[in-house]
Amino acid sequence: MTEQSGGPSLPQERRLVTEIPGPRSRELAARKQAAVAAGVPTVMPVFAQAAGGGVVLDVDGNSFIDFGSGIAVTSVGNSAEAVVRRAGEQLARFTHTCAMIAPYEGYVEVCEELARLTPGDHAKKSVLLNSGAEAVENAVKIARYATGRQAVVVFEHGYHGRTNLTMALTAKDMPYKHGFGPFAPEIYRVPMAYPFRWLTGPENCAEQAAAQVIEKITKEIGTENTAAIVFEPLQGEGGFIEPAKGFLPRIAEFAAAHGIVLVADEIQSGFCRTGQWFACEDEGVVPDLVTTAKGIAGGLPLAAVTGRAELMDAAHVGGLGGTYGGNPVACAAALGAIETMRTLDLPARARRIEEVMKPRLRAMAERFPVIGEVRGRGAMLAVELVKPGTKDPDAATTSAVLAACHRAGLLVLSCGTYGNVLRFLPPLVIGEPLLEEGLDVLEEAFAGV
Ligand code: PLZ
Repeated sequence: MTEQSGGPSLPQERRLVTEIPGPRSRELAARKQAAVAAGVPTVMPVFAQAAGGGVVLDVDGNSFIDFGSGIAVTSVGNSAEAVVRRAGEQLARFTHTCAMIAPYEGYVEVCEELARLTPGDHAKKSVLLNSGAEAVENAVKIARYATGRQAVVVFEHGYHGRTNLTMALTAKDMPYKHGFGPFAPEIYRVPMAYPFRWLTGPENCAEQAAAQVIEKITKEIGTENTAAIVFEPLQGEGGFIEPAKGFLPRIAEFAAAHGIVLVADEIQSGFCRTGQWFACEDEGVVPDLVTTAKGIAGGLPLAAVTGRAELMDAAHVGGLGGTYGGNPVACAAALGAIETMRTLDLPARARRIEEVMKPRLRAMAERFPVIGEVRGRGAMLAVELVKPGTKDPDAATTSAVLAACHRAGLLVLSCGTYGNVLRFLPPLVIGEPLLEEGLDVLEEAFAGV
């Protein structure tokens, strides 16, 4: 078939013209198997040709409804007009000088935007990097340098990346850490207020979990040894877990009282995804440092650490950097993505997506007892699957529903410590008819398994 260009003008429809995967995708899968390392997984068995708005078109001409956004990245849609325009102009001007050698305006402008947009009205500064993991690594470097302390506290079900330090910060063994040790020292894991699985019930969860965290830090780690507490305000890979209300403000208060740097990892939850610019805003938590990536640049690799100016300025000159961090094309794309978020009021779009999706997911939970809980905020929603009548995770049904959705033209992802959570991350620019149709496909998939 002829090549189709992507972006917002791509026909917004679900259309299956071959079996899934089609012949072209099967051919490419065979080449992938021969040339690409086996450790790189494939969630969908099809190869992409174009994408835009709420659809991904494969190389056989099948058009999928996109409930994944490339893992919460293309919130403004694929090849969004302002992203293409600004990145394109920058591509033609220059592709790289290295921000540490001959800096450029785009880098500064992105940092100015980050200072305006992230929670809190204190003086802020930023450093730009390439990936989420690199941002989290740098946040830890900055917190350790600024405090002169070493210990870093992270949470059960947390996910922060695949580099050596961030593997240590990440909770789950398979597939992220298994066989890849030894891991970095001075990392301590504490309980997360996970209401659905809190042993004494959701109503006690926030208070009891916070008490356990505080006791562990005070008695086992030592507040004066603790450089940072790193948390996801709405946990991503671990299962779209919303910490019980009250838990995060209590942890924030404890951190502030003991000079511990509070680091919010907003890499998945940030940039309008949860219906606010940042998920921390939900309970008014103001972190000292914020890590961002994914949604920041409409699909180009860019990440940042943003935070209190005095913390960000602590490290010596030359202590922070990297060859590509804040690449000029990625910065231009970020400015285009932020422009789109403002112009289209994407936080409001995310809230509208929740308004459309949540009632339908709740109705599915009534109809299918395998759905144990519906949760999330904005366009970061999920269902957790259990053996009916229990809380035993049902990963097998999760995989079966996932595969049925893929075969029917809906791109969805799973997640969760127990592999039993279906997560929904549509581009925030998705049209409502497509959103409804995606939910129809999901409902049929549940009915069929
Ligand atoms: N922090 C909260 O969600 C990336 C990873 C998928 P990178 N999540 C998707 C996978 O299997 O690799 C993520 C995140 C949070 C950090 C990261 C890491 O961001 O850009 O993938 O390094």
